[in-house]
Amino acid sequence: RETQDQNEKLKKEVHEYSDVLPKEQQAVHKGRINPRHRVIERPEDNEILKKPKQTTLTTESAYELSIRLDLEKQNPALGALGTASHLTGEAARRGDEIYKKISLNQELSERLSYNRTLADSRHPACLKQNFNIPTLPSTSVIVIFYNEPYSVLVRTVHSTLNTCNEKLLKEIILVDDGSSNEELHGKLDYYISTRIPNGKVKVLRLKNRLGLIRARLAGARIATGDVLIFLDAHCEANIGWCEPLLQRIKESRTSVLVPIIDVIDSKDFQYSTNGYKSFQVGGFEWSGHFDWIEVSDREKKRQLRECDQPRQICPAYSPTMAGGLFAIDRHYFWESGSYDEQMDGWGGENLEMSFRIWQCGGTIETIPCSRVGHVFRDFHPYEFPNDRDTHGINTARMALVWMDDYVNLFFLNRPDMKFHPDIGDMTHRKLLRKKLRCKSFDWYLENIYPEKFVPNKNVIAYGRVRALSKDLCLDDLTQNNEKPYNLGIFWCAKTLSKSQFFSLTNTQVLRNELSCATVPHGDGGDVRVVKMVPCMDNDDYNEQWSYEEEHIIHLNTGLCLDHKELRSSDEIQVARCDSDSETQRWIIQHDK
Ligand code: LR7
Ligand code: MN
Repeated sequence: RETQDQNEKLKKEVHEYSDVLPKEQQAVHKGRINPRHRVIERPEDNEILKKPKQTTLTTESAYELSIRLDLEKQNPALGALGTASHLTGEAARRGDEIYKKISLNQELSERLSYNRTLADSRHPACLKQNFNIPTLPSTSVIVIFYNEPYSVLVRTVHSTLNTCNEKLLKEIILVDDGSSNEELHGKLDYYISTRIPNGKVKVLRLKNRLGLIRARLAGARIATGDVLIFLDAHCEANIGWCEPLLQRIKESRTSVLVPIIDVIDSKDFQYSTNGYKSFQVGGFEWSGHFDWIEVSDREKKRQLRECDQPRQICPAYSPTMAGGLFAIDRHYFWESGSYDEQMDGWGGENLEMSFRIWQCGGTIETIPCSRVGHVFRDFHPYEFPNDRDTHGINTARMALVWMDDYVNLFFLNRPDMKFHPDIGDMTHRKLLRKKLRCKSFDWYLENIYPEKFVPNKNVIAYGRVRALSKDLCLDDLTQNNEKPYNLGIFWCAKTLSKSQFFSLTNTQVLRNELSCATVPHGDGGDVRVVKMVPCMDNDDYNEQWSYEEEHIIHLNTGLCLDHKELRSSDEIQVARCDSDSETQRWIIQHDK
């Protein structure tokens, strides 16, 4: 009864809101009223090629010839078991050249077998697991691509066919997000119909590039397997990776699962692992970027409590996921809000899904017995639609819907996004959040990611650390990615910015998001630099500072922060404390 009322109310609200939306968004809205939150179908965008396109005899023989030449070029011994390979002479030169353009050695990829083997990178305990195959859910593997190198994409397909149990793999759906690369059209269709004629591999062509979020949605809409597994188009899956994912979803329908992502080198195609003893899970930065973090001690204890396998192969709760490789129950994918369809291009959807799943009652877990390699590239080989920062824009959409007041910490890092005109309307996502009765971001931080440092929580003071006698502020001189680094000083910025944002915590640690202020031992003297080093999760191991009568004192050495004789962009120092010194007086402020 109560839910009925609520649903009625919600429907009304959707109606009210949809009137104030721009016309093109109203259509999207109507699709959202549907209880399953299915997005509207847009058949005109899609064209499923179950059979190869009608081709003339001449193009067919041209494809045939080209494919034969491709296969002749391959050397089965090269890169076998995931080892590194190196080209020589003219081929090496061509490899370097293409590498500069697309951050991937396509020349080498073309010489590796599509069916190359990988060394089994799993923990030995994984081999003892038994699965009752007929009872496991089936899967549709969805691979989206935009102008990926043909050989790399084809290897992703073969690798999936070779490693995912035939009875469980219902289909592989390749979604072409409007690629212009010729090889990815007729030749790819021809290859599939002649070399993989089992009917399992389908190609969905989008007429225009819709961006990776909408491309995944398009693939998901036509998928028929019980479970959706998404992969990037440059992956190689390791032995036995499908079963543990499907088994876990069978046990826990609302768990979204990530394999361990191994690294395939974009230059020499070496498949490398970090060993099987430990792996990282997903975190985030307040700037809205994904990062890798260690599994916390808290989580290790939970694993021991709740899992009866050796801990290293137990599912590990992950606060976020990288986004490209994951498994999710198909119905749950739609029920939980699939994706924000108004996200364009690339980026942001991974944190959106991560926060949403956790806040709305699901879990995100790394499944250690499932391992898949991914080619990590140094830069994007493609341009972005209209040159926009889609990562920033999408992340702003995400933050405005899911992060409550913490959205301010995002905007502090991304002031350029605060009033960005392309952020658009999020009403339907906010309604989704209401409808699913999702928990707050506060709840998420407290329960799912308590290790995450919140710059304005449990602190004595936060904001900029400003010298009293001069307009100088502590500043990490934007070196916050090179660790450790010396802390600097700079003219105070007009509006508080990330590089001048510091916190003095209740546990007396002076820090920014990732790094903690220390004074190195060794150089003994009374004037020393301040080094920023990665903070420890447990504050017992971070160095302490006190703030008394405007002096900031390093407790171990008893030295005081001092900007005597320093100029803008110098490195800040600590010196013997002097209560009369003007250059040792500081204020920590966040208001003005
Ligand atoms: O417009 C586009 N249309 C597409 O179909 C742009 C890209 N794509 C395809 C592309 O061909 C590829 O198959 O989308 C896939 C992902 O693009 P990548 O490989 O350029 O992305 P990435 O690996 O650099 O980025 C990670 O973050 C993205 C955020 O939007 C996506 O979630 C990616 O899937 C994700 N990749 C991974 O999680 C793999 C592990 C990397 C890490 C960390
Ligand atoms: Mn990728």
